[in-house]
Amino acid sequence: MVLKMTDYREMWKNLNMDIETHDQLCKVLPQAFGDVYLSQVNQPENMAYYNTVVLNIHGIRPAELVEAQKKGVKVFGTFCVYVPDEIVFAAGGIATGLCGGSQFWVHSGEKVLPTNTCSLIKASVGARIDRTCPFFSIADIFVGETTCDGKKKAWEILNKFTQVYVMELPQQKRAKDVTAWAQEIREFLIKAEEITGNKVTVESLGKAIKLVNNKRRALQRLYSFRKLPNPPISGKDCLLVSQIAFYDDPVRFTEMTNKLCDELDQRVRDNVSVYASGAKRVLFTGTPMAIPNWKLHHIVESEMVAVVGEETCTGIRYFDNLVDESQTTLEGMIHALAERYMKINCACFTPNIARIDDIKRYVREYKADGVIDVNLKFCTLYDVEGYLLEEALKKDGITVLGLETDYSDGDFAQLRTRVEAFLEILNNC
Ligand code: BJ8
Repeated sequence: MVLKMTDYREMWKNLNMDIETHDQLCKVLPQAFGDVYLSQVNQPENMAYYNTVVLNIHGIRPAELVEAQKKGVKVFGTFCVYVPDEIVFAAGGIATGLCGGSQFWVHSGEKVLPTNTCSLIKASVGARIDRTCPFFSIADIFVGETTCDGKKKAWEILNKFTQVYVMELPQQKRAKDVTAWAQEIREFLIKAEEITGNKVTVESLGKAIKLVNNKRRALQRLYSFRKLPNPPISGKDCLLVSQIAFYDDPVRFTEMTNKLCDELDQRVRDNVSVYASGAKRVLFTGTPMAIPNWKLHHIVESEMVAVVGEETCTGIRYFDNLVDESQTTLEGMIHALAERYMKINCACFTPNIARIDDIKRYVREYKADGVIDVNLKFCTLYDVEGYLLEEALKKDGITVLGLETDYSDGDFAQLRTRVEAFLEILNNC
């Protein structure tokens, strides 16, 4: 049931949010979403669910979280795909992604962070300190991780507002690093038990592993349509589904995504595609694109080119591997979790050859004609790794464009010019 706007305002007030400033933020989203999404022709009917969810992003799901809290459920806010949601659900809590994606919050973040910090960190901190995001206000605890320097130090600031629990992520992938990560997961499990007051059991963890795997399976199914010669859904729509996966109820999300995929199956049988036959295909790689980051997809797809995948944490990296479901002990499950999560190839690892191998594989699987490697300004990790990535892709004859951007729209025209020049090259290949 969709609550009326006034009900949400009551909730926002109760959450001690800055209502006036938040009103300004609420005004921006419908316009931006309408321009990028609702202007699409031939959008699958089942995208209506995701359109509603995102247009009510600060209403529907936050209201559900508040209701759950009234029943004693604890909400864990997370910032990275290495944090195992399975542990939170197994302890009877709810995990929700918190990465800030709006330029609106960047200026708030700059009040306490250096300007030359990436927009994701500035927006995440800004959303909390200026009290303009219900998810940040609702969370009982934040779970951070030691992926990059900016995040590591930002936790210390966020900790002044909400308790931050930090997981130490190893940055190499030797056997001893997987063991160390298993130990971090073990300690996180104890913390989750302490916060929720519930014991994690073999049954509850086994159930949570299946729950999150099912979400991954649904996303894998969705992305399989993008591998087809004539995809029945746009890259923009798939990006939106991936972005919503971070905070929606996992059971409902899985059900709705499979329902969308059923419709796409029918579209394939009926030879319906959202692109003209033979449209060029682009794979994005690099830093995550949190809501409402649709700028680059919009630029590329406005040129009648298909975005067929995102090698990002708001894309394939989020769901690429499943956790082994055959384990029958808590220890076995913790190790299975550690192994699965350590297969994610974030640029915070060194060396990180496996990420380059992944990208080459995605280029083949998604039949991409070219790669656009996107770096969020001031993210040193992905920026530096871009050099070796570009070199390796070019060596394999893959056309690649490196782009740097932030959350603002100030570079829109410049990005479009660069993308157009890149597509010109693809067209002549
Ligand atoms: S696994 S990509 S979600 S760390 S863009 S804050 S790295 S300076 S978001 Fe990330 Fe986990 Fe890696 Fe994925 Fe730092 Fe870079 Fe900013 Fe970043």
